[in-house]
Amino acid sequence: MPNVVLVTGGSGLVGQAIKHVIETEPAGSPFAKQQGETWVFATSKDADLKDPASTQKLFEKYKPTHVIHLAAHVGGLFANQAANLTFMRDNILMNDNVLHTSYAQGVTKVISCLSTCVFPDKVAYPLDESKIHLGPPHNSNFGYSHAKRLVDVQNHAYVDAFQRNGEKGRLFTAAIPTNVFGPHDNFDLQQAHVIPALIHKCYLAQKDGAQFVLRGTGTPLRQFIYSRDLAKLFVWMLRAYDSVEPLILSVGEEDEVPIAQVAGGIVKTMGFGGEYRFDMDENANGQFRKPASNAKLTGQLKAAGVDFKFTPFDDALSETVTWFLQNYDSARTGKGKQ
Ligand code: NAP
Ligand code: GFB
Repeated sequence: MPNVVLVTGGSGLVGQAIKHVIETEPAGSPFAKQQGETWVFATSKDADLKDPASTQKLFEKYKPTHVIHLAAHVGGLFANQAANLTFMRDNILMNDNVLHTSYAQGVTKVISCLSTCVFPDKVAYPLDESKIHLGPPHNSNFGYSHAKRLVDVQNHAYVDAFQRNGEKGRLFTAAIPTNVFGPHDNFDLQQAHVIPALIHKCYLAQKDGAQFVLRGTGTPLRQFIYSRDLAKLFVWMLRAYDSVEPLILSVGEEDEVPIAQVAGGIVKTMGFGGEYRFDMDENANGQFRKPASNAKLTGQLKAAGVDFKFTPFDDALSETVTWFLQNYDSARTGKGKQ
């Protein structure tokens, strides 16, 4: 049983969702905190994970037995496009420091977080866990995608070393979520993924009586997972997942939605009465689609008898909008930069 679980990126969208689940799931739930466990949610104030000495100090302080590695340089399509080099370097450094410090300090299990953008752009759909390395990722985020994809190679190398060293019971593996949204997201318009960007833009348009203008044509398709659903799946993986091969954490292929439909959902949820339109710039569309299969995930949950249901998209959107409106002053909105 885990003793000390260190969550890197503990202040972020996914880290805060795991904290919520750990603090609110009732005893007996497969996602509840277990007796004797200590959970540590680390932020960049606790350690700069780009720096090996700072990373080592963090690990020496908390002596984690288990690590959920979420910390990353994260951003939406436009942030990635503008800074592929920085996204690549920051993430390579953080991942190498966290994995190698975990290795040196005897951490039993590490689950790192990848993203469905690691998959090749041109490959037969749906994406599944066997297809990560079959071709280059989409050009818009090649820096971030290659850094994240490398984690899968690193995990295999560490597991190979564990086997050679006769270190039974140690495992480094990875989760591959699709686009995530929820409370504590990054709503800074320069950095945000599509859902927090649209919520924030819609809010500003409403406040200023201005037009709500979206990027692209609205036709690209995406799958979205609610952060609190993803959090439960991370807790389940920590307890039960026992393979170095990564696991896609996503809603089903049938839940792929056009961006235009997401926009309509946000307009409705926020009660926006003004005009909204897409700028129709095809260059702003990014990858057209990246549908991922969750068959491996659902198969494993079913086999283990775990009762898990995805939150309906509209409910999750409504909870996210409510959180944004209630926390506007403290949320990451890039105030002063718009
Ligand atoms: P986020 O909200 O932007 O949070 C990023 C976290 O990383 C924050 O806690 C941040 O700490 C920490 N961090 C950044 N640089 C750091 C550094 N140099 N040293 C230490 N900590 C640092 O990100 P998220 O959306 O929760 O993403 C979590 C994970 O999910 C990431 O691995 C991301 O790649 C993956 N993912 C995200 C999405 C998505 O749609 N958001 C989709 C697929 C996969 P501070 O708050 O102190 O800065
Ligand atoms: O979430 P997002 O930024 O990133 O979504 P990706 C981009 C899609 O939303 C494109 C449309 O089709 C955009 O045209 N969109 C419309 C907007 N209006 C806006 C807007 O105001 N802001 C944004 N951001 N999008 C990211 C990757 O890809 O997905 C990351 O770049 C990561 O590396 C993440 O993997 C999960 O889904 O295209």
